[in-house]
Amino acid sequence: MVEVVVADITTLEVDAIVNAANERMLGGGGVDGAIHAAAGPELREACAEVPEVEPGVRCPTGEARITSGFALPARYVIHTVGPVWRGGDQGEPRLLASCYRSSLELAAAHGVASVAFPAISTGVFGYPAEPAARIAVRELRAAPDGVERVNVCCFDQASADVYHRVLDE
Ligand code: AR6
Repeated sequence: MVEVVVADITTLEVDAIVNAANERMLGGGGVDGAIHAAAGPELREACAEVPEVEPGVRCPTGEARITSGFALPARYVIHTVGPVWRGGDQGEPRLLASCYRSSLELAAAHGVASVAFPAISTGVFGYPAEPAARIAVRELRAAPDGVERVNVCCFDQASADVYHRVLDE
């Protein structure tokens, strides 16, 4: 069951929260900055230990990596890297879907029963909210067995309204 909540994702008491990170995985703005600030400096250290797959890339776009949540209420942070919106014909829908799917697979592999996702790619990376929500809902509804509670965490009511619309379609 996919539920929409309006909250700061760093406050949620779930097994795992998902971070909309970048390929370096060493922090940034938006939800990434908020998660690093709330988790404390150990999160950055744990991220730095994630092996690079090529120089400057710890998590390629569309993939996910997991760390502890440190000072967060959540036990884990699942870091995923959404696509930068370049008009929609550069593989963005496939890559965004892959973020949700990879994150859910990691969650299941770590025994995560409850997980909260932000609206990946819809901030700094510029993905339009409604098509992004449609992809999110499609992938989250197909969550693997064991991942029982899936929350979409919106920072404001306007983005929650988008999800409610898409869920009602
Ligand atoms: N809780 C929940 N949602 C939030 C929070 C929060 N505390 N803060 C922001 N959002 P963005 P992206 C929402 O820009 O587009 C970073 O610099 C926000 O309103 O955080 O994937 C990374 O390092 C928006 O709906 O992520 C990357 O370089 C959503 O989270 C880049 O930004 C995603 O916005 C990733 O860009």
